Order: sequence, then C-alpha cells, then structure tokens
Amino acid sequence: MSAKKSAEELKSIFQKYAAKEGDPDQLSKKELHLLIKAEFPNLLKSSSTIDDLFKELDKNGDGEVSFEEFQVFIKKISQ
Ligand SMILES: [Ca+2]
Ligand SMILES: [Ca+2]
Repeated sequence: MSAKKSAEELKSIFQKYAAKEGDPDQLSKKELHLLIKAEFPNLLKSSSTIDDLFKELDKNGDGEVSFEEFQVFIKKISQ
C-alpha cells in the first residue's frame, strides 16, 4: 500500500472532520488540527504549525477551510 492517500480518501477525510462542528462543509481550525493530528501526524513535526497552515489554506479569510481551499493542502502533501 502506498503511503499517499487517494483523492477519494482525502475527500472522505475532509468530510469526516468538517462535520464535527459548525458548518459540515467547512473545516474550522480545531477540525483541521484534529485531522492533521490523526491523519498526517508527521506534518506536525515539520516547522509549520497549525496556525501557519490554517492561515495559508484559508485564502478568503473567513476562519474556515472549504474543500476548495483544502486542495492547496492536498497539493502540498502529494508533492
Ligand atoms: Ca465544520
Ligand atoms: Ca475560507
């Protein structure tokens, strides 16, 4: 099995965590943190923090990460 996650898997991961609180189609910072901690724990060992990552992903600055904004993260981890 490849360590990389498929687009399908990433979408279901996004939906699973986005549905935890507030808007079920948007990831709050807390939801993003839970997602990273559970699914991509090695990312937390790198220099970028959840705060930085969240700021980078939340392009429109509404305090939530939509699936569209999440694509940036998917590109980042699939490099
Ligand atoms: Ca949410
Ligand atoms: Ca946003």
